[in-house]
This record gives sequence, structure tokens and C-alpha cells, in this order.
Amino acid sequence: MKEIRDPKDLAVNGAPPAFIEPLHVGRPNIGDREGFLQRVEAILDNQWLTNNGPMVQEFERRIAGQLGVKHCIAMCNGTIALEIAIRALGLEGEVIVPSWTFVATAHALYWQGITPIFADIDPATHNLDPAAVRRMITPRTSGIIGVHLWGRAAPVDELQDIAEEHGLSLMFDAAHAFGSSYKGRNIGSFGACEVFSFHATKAFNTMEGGAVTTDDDELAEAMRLMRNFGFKGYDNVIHPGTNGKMIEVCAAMGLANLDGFDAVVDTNIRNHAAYKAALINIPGVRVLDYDPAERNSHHYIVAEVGPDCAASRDAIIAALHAENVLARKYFWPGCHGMQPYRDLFPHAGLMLPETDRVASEVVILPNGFSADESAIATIANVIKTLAG
Ligand code: T4K
Repeated sequence: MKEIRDPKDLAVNGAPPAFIEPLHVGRPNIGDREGFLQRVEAILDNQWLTNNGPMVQEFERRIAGQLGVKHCIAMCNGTIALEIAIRALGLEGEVIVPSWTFVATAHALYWQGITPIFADIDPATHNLDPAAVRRMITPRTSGIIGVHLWGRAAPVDELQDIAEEHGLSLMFDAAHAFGSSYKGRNIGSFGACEVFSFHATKAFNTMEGGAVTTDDDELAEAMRLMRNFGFKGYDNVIHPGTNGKMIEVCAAMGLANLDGFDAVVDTNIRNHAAYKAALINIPGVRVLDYDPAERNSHHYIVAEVGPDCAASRDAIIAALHAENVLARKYFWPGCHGMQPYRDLFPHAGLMLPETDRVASEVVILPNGFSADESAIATIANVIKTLAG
């Protein structure tokens, strides 16, 4: 745990910061360290470092089994996994996505010459608003990518209905949603496919990594080919492709972290409750809840600083940074405010009032093994000092 000063004695006017070392959002959780190192030894002994090696195959089997889905295709990261899924589905023209997401969701389309069309969100859930999605459909629309933001399931059924009504493909960016459920069923088999990120900063990580999961045999086969340049056996390329392969060491990290995932979730749930209790009496500050009826890793502590708060969101972030708490503004200002989309669609914000509002209010606070009750009390005290 980080060394911290007494919460009652917070730093102002040049005093040293409350946290001697920075407290990051996204500090990686390391699961079974011994188990990881043993697997690395096995990889070195085996001299099979990448390209569908035994660790990757075991990792894929375990993920598919755990999520209850037919296929898991492990990839080098979530962005390439998105690009491959988008290509395998044959998306083209325009695809509807939220602007309130990490920019990779939009980039994965734009990188392939497809126009991301940004639809507004439901401010209560931060996920796509189905009515807003309907408003953005044009004759060029080929698909919808729902994002399970903060691991909360997107409105899967409503998006499926829209997709069927209009003959559109539907897939999900499940980068945040490992271990989440929708109506009691694991995220992983909704839509045509779902894409996970296992980046170091995620609740479950493989250092870098990602995967696509699907129940569709043909789609899975196409994505496996695309992941390895389109090779089917030696010297036989039968498909356009790229290099999306997960390496063995990343799969080893994934296997070790799968063993430790429940402990991460338990810690996160405890921390989330501690944050809620500590911040409850600050007017205008609200910690986003997770639906108790669904599973969620509780990885993201999402606080909203409303107009009725005595301090602005940015002032709170500045105060936290001064104390070495590196709170984040994920995903401010929304994709539509980032390049190239800001120049391409300068008026997109007119259709995104809820996105703009939420983007101006959100603060993400540290979580996982690197935050504990006393750190959370100190963080709450910094916020209270300014806004309480
Ligand atoms: N879709 C969605 C909805 C996503 O959120 C993401 C990724 C993707 C798609 C794409 O998946 P990947 O291609 O990334 O697999 C991070 C991550 O880079 C990104 O994976 C993630 N979402 C996004 C939400 O956050 P940054 O710019 O905040 O990450 P970075 O590397 O600056 O790290 C943040 C903090 O974490 C650092 O200040 C320190 C700490 N950290 C980070 C790393 C990598 C550590 O302590 N140790 C580490 O090893 O974007």
C-alpha cells in the first residue's frame, strides 16, 4: 500500500502531497505471480513463443468455457480484435457507435475507411440510447457497435431489435465487460460477436491482449485466418489478413490472472462500497451504481460532479493530482471531440447533448489492489475539502 499522510492533514499551500507515490487509475492487478513465472519457464523450455501455441490454446479454451461461448479467438490487443471483427463481419459505409467510449471503438472503424456515426447515450447508464441509435440510421448504415461501458451491459435486446428491423449487423465492444452479465447471462455471446480488451489497465489483463468471442463457426474461422495473415497451413494464404496473434507470455499472464480474478472483483466491490459511503454526503457528487442483479467487475469507480457541486469537476481533478491521486477524465471529451472526428463532424455535438454533459462531469478514481480503505478516505477528504 502507498505511504500516505494523515487524512486530516491534507496538503495545501506547498505541503507535500498526501500520497508519496502516485496513485494511478489502471494500476495492473497481478494475480498468481508464481503460477505466471512457472508458465514462462515452460514457454522457454518449449521454445514455442507465439502463433497459436499451447498457452494461447489453453487460454482460449478457458475463456470460452468460463463465458459459455463456442469460440474465443485470442488477439494481440482489443483494437486489432475490433478491426478484425469489423472486417470479418463485412461492415462498410456507416456504423453507429457511441461517442462516449474509448477512442479505439471509433478508430477501429475509421482506420478501415468506415464512418463512425455517433449516437447519444442514456445518462443513467452511460450506454447507447436505443432511440438515439434509431435517429442516426441512414441508407449507408451497415451495422451497430454497442459498447458495454464500465462493464455495464449495453441495451442488448433493444439494439438487437433495431438491427433485425433494419437488416444491420450488431456486435459489441466488451473491452470493459470481462466478468459482466446481461439478464444473468455472461457477456461474450451477444450480437454476432463480442470484443474484449485485456490491456494492463483492465480488471483482467494479459499485459497487452484481447479476444473476440462468438457462437458463429464461420465468423470464428474467418477471424482465425485474418489473425495470422490468412494462412491455412504453411505456404497457403486463402484470405486477406493481418498480424493479430497473442503471444504465449501474454496467454500465460492471462491464465495466472484468471486464477486471481475473483479476488480482484471482491476487492473492487469493497472499494466501490467504501467510495460510495465516503462520498455520499457531498452535494453534487454521485458515484455511479452497478446493477446488483448483474455481475460486474466494479473495476471503474465513476464519480459524476454535477452543477450543484460547490467545486467543478476540473477543480476536483486538479486537487487530486496535487495530492498525487491521478484521477482521470475517461472518456472526455467523447470521440466526437477528438481528431479526426472533431474536424470531420464539427456539429456532431448537436446530436449528443447527454454525451457532452456526462463528459463534462465524470471523474474516474483509483481502484483495485492499489487502493484500500485508508487511501479511499484520503481521496474522499480531498474532494470534501473542496466541495463538501
Ligand atoms: N474499447 C474500449 C471501450 C476500451 O476502453 C479500450 C481500451 C479498447 C476498446 C481498446 O483495447 P486495447 O487495444 O487497449 O486492448 C488505457 C488503455 O491503453 C486502454 O487499453 C483502455 N481501453 C483505456 C480505457 O485506457 P490510457 O491512455 O489511460 O493508458 P495508459 O497506458 O496511459 O495507462 C494509464 C495509467 O495506468 C498510467 O498512468 C499508469 C498505469 N499503468 C499503466 C500501464 C500500461 C501502470 O501502472 N502500469 C502499466 O503497465 O488508456
